[in-house]
Amino acid sequence: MTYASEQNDELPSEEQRPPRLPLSPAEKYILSGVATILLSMIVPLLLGLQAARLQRMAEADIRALLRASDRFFAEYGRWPTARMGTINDVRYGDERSNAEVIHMLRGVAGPGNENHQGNPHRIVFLEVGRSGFRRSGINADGAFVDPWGMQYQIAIDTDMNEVVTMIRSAYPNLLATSVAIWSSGPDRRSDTSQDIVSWE
Ligand SMILES: [Ca+2]
Repeated sequence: MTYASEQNDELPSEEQRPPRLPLSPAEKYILSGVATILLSMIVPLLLGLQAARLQRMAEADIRALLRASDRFFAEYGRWPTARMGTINDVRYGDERSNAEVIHMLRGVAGPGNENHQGNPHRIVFLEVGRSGFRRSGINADGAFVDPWGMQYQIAIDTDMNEVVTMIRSAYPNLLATSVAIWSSGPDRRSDTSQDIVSWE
């Protein structure tokens, strides 16, 4: 058995060690090459972890929105929109801000929920923080944006034919569904393979 103190005794003392020499150009070249290789391995790994984290964030938001919409319906017998009974379904998040829906779900007075008319009991069905860089949340306009800064898309069966018609979208109409929600994903464009959708 060897004790640490004995090992230390065998090491050369400070005076006996050879002076530290500066790195030669060849050594510097090799070191910088090693650093480059390490970075090229670590950076994609970190970016991949970040991408997965943002994906999970968007999926959780979509689940929370669906849950909040269902609870809203259970309370009021209608979906969280001031546009029920229209001749077509309504989509929020592109031409029309999703703030109209979000104000109602959050129990906050504002466009879509003026003077709490849409949610008169002022129930908080959805609790969301402020949005930020790579953080989903409520932006300055009261809209709910995904981790990439784009509004969540919310299509509601406002014409009440038990089909969500996906307005201005290539997605098929959804039978026996009343609310469809999706994120445009990292490419920030709807109707691409990067979309994160509530119905799959
Ligand atoms: Ca419909």
